[in-house]
Amino acid sequence: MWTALSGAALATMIRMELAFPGSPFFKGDSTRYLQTITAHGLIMVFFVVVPILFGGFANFLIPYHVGSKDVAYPRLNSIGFWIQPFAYLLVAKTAVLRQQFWKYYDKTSSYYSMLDKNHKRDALIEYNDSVMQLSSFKKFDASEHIIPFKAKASVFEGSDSSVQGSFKTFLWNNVINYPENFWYSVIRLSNQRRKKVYVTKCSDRTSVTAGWAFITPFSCNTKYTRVGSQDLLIIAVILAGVSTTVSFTNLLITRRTLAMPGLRNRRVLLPFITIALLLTLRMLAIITPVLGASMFMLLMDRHWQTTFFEFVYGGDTVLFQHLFWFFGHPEVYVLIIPTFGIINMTLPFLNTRRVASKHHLIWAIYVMAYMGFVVWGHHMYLVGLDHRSRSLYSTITIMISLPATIKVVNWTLTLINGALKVDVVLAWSIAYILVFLVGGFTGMWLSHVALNISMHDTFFVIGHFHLMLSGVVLVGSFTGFYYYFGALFGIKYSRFFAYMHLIYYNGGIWLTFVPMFWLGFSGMPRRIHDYPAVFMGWHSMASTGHMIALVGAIFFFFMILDSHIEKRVVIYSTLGLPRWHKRIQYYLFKIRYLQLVNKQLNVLPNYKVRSYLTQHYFNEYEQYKK
Ligand SMILES: [Cu+2]
Repeated sequence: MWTALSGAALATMIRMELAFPGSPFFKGDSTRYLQTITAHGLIMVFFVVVPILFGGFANFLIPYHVGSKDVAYPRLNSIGFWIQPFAYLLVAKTAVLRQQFWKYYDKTSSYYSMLDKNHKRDALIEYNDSVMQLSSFKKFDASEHIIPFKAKASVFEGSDSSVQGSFKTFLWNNVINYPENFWYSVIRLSNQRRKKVYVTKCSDRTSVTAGWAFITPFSCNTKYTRVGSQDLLIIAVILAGVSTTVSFTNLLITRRTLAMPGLRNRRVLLPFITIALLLTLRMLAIITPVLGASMFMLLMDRHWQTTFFEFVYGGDTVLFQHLFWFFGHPEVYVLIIPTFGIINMTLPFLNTRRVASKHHLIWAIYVMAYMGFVVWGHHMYLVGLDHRSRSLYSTITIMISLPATIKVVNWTLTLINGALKVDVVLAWSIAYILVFLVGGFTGMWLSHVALNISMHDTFFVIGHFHLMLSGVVLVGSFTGFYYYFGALFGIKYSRFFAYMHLIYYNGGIWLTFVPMFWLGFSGMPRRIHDYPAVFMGWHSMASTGHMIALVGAIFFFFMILDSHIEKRVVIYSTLGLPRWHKRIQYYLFKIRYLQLVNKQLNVLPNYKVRSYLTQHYFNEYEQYKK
């Protein structure tokens, strides 16, 4: 939740900067703008959406739906969870770092004055006169006998500033009397300086120019992104990858080892959300190592003189983008497919009807998952791919619209043939379908090579993927949250605030991201903190929309607060299967089938099966008890 708030705060900073041309928000500092958008992207993708879907829904639902009490390794789960905050802190540190200008420290010239013995002696004689006030001391040659430790400017008033400094580094009359010690002192001083520079400030003007996608060559060479922020970001992403790996391993092992006997996808019906989550966990198992490997390659290029991405030494700069987007494109499907599962659950529940052709819906997400692995090139049309590859990527990407269309058509059929129970969750589901339609269509446009060339790196892209992420993924997550609210907290959600949340959040995101399509048409580029006055209308509209969406987010917190104040007890759990499962024929068939399966497997009676059946089929009107 803190990560979500900080990500939203960064978004607010971006929208305030872009609210009107010449905005004083970042004081015209494009580096701080880049810093902000980079941290916003990384935080939202790795530390908001992933924890909501996999930390929240998956850990909560998968063990329950496969018939287990908990995940296979709860402690491992805890480790995976606690890695996240550390990784998040690294990114957050990069986001809030002030752009420190190190004072240009000319190492040679600053020692010249130390070598000027006459100057020092004068200063010390003045020191004796003014402080000691004893005439006998004046006979001393001060420069030989006095070591001015903890020298202060007030004491050495009027003297040269180079005598200021700590005792450790300024044994300066040794330096003067024994010139061979000079470099010894210099090394100590410069070591101390270096510590200061790299540890306490660790940022400079070029800190995060590589953006959230770690674009090479900026990210792979310390010449472009100095040691500091970029390394923190890389390490943060590696840690997030470790956390994800721990998490998906645990959940997949849970499904494999702790599932009830006879559980098969699509035979004994798993809820759609669980099917979708398990599919995305398998996808994560394929893509996360690629991300980790590419991040390690970046680190090695930066610090250990490898040349994976160095064109000059025979590396391939574009290789990194291939690796990153081989992770990146399936990653967005990893985020979106669980929300398909959620909508497949909520629509039949609220329409008192089976979902239209459930097997098509399941195969649609599988096909999208498989095809999602071979379309990454549509992020790279302008890096110099030959046109045959681009056509291929374009064609396959457009082919993905087929399963997407199947989903939308089936949802529509479910809607129009059902007996609607108009409720918060249904309204959210319909909002989800609308935003998925527009986000998907604009994605089709972008996947077209010719259109993409003109709209590459414009706000059209921003509008598209924000409609998919803060639109589709977050609206889907909110839908699931309301759907499972009773099961999570045992109380009803506050309907008034839920509707206010719906209206303001959805109105806000539409108003924010639709103007971006027009901005993109007109040629407003991404990652630029200022723009000519002609773009002001659409940009101001987008900033207004963002504020409205923020109001929606505030209503979300009011909703949780109000629900917990009112504490209206929920009468039955929405964790149960949809209502059409109550048909006795279906249950008899299911029970017979499970009995047969267990007989075949020669598994012990079936206390697991029995408890599963009791919970799911015969207990539907009672509150779910742990
Ligand atoms: Cu993509």
